[in-house]
Amino acid sequence: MQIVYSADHARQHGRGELTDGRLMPVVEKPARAEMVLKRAQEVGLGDIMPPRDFGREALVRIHRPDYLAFLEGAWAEWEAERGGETDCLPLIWPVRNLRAVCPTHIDGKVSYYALDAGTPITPGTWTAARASANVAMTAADLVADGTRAAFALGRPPGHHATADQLGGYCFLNNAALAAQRLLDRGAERVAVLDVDYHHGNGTQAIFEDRADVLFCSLHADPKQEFPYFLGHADETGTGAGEGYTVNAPLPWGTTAEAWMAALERLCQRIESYAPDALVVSLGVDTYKGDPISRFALDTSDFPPIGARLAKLALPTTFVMEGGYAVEEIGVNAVGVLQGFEGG
Ligand code: OKP
Ligand code: ZN
Repeated sequence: MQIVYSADHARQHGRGELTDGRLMPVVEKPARAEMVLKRAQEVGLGDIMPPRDFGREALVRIHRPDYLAFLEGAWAEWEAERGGETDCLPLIWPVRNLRAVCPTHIDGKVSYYALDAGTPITPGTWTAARASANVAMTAADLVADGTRAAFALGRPPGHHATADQLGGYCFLNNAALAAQRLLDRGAERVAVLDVDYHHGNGTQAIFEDRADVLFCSLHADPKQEFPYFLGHADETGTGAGEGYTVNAPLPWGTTAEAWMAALERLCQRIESYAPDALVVSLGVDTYKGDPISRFALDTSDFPPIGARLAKLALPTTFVMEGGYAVEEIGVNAVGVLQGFEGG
């Protein structure tokens, strides 16, 4: 399998995320991608190539120009105000009873453009986020060119990022950009299957009113788990997109057996949609040892996931999302891809 990778991911290394009432070390850290790369090399998964730069034109296919301008300039504005000793984090949101009018001060702006306080903007965020997006779009291009499958080994992840909001360690929606790239290269319909432990609220919001992208996700029930405010089973799409969003929320403690049964249902929906290509938001935080998650999949459960996806017989772009058990992330993520190749 073709692998796309850029060392620029390491430019995103936040100092702190607000979690459990404390400012804690960020779990979404550079070692994650390095462990996956190391494992891919160990098992000879495939050739590794750098991304191509698709530029701003590609990003505005999914993201709002004002949001991109904010992301590009946020660190400089924060540094001018705060001296650069701390990461840029939000603290107030335009929630119920407030007005979502974008302020001019960086403190207000970061709150307007963020959905949580766990996603630090750092000196390298803009560079790293663009590299991750370019990695995903390069992988999609390989698939559009006729490669059976490609793996976008990028970070920061993307599935929580909307057209105009960052959050959940995500800045640019890599999977959405990959899906859009496949459409722009000639696909008529693309399915996005999100197997990360967390609901891909950003991807859903981006495509909810469209029928040319089927969004399917299995994830921890938002009643119990981040991102809390999207991902329920009754969200089925809006307008022209009605019927093209499918959510399978699962309770804490979900085992491989129940998880695979849910995957089977989603795979059957993808089969009935008959897409031209598949994008997989590949998170392996469903692993029982994941430090922030509460599903019970074991390392041996990951290859069968890939094997089931291979049976869809679709040109497939895998886009790396979450997974925070750093010692095991390589074996688990690469395990899915090995299962795909063998299946
Ligand atoms: C990103 B991805 C835990 C805080 C959780 C957000 C989790 C984002 C997950 N105490 N913060 O979907 O893996
Ligand atoms: Zn996740």
